[in-house]
Amino acid sequence: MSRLGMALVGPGFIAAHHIDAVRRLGNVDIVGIAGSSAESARRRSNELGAGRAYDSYQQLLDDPAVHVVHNTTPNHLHKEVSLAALRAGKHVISDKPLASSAQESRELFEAARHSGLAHVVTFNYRGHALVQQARAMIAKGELGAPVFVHGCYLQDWLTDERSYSWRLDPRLGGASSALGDIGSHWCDLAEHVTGSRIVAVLADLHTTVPVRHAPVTATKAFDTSTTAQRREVKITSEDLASVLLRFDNGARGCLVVGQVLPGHKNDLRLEVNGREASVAWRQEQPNDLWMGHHAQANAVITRDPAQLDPSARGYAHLPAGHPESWADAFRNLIADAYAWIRTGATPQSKPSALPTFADGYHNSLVIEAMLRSDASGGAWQQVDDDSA
Ligand code: SOE
Repeated sequence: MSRLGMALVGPGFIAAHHIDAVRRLGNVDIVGIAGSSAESARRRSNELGAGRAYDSYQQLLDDPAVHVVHNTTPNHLHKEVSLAALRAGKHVISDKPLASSAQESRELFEAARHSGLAHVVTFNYRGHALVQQARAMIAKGELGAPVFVHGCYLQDWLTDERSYSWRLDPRLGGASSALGDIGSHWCDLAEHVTGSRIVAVLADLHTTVPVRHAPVTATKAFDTSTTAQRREVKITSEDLASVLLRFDNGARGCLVVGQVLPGHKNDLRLEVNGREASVAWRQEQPNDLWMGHHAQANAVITRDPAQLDPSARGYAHLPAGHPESWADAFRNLIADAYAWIRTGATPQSKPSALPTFADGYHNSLVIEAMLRSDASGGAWQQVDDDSA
């Protein structure tokens, strides 16, 4: 299989980055796009130079030139589209969260696990070289036993009550908003870097902006226009969350998530404190990894391929001093996905940094435990993961 064909369903904000990442691989054909209508597919396909515009996603799935489906639809369509793609024998790369609920994620995981097809969730922050460096150092015991895992994922694009997203509508985004959209990334990253799993959570969720004046027409994430005609919308899902965590290796954790916090654009931070040393990584400065010591000087590891652990080196493409960032990490994840497909998509051939539907299902269970904890008035909730 020298050339593969990909097509994308759901041409919103993130679609351009999927197409761009695939284009950078050089050996995958961009076959086409399906959207909510033939017209939206045509418009986006012209904008992105993305091949054929399908009338529907079913028509896309019938096309034998398509081997891989990228599912970037809103959350409520993830299950329907990913399931149909797997049934049509296509490899699937799904946007996160895997589905609108843990039950739906479970159905997808069950359908994918024995399919012989690749099933990937875009927890793309795993694709940063220094994230892989931190993971390798922890796995080799260079920090000693991890005791505290903490950080945040803060944004401000929903601060203005006139900003709106389908993510805030439980029928489209699922029961959780900020946690599902970005808390999901942090939890996956913390687990991936530490090699341990979140087993219990205690969450306090809040809706800071309970009424929004939403544009009548659809908007994309990070849209700042304030001119459209408006309608009043009551918001029930969280835009702010504080969560305590327990990990299966005994480590404690703490996470803050918010999308209404002025000044924070895409501020994902993760710090792991071990008994011997600490590491901290920040998404907005991804070329530096802070190392903290108790009885020697602290240090900063820069993204210099020559200095990285062999397992992390493949995620750095430019020499030191030439920063790599969000789009490069996204490309790394997509490259791993296609490498998996080309090696038969077997459990053994999966690149170890690549997140699958098993990770997506587990992640949905973590987020649902947070919702349960808040609904219970602040009781600890176990994450009952039956995916093993
Ligand atoms: C919007 O909050 C968003 O685009 C998320 O949906 C992405 O997953 C995150 O990477 C950036 O912010």
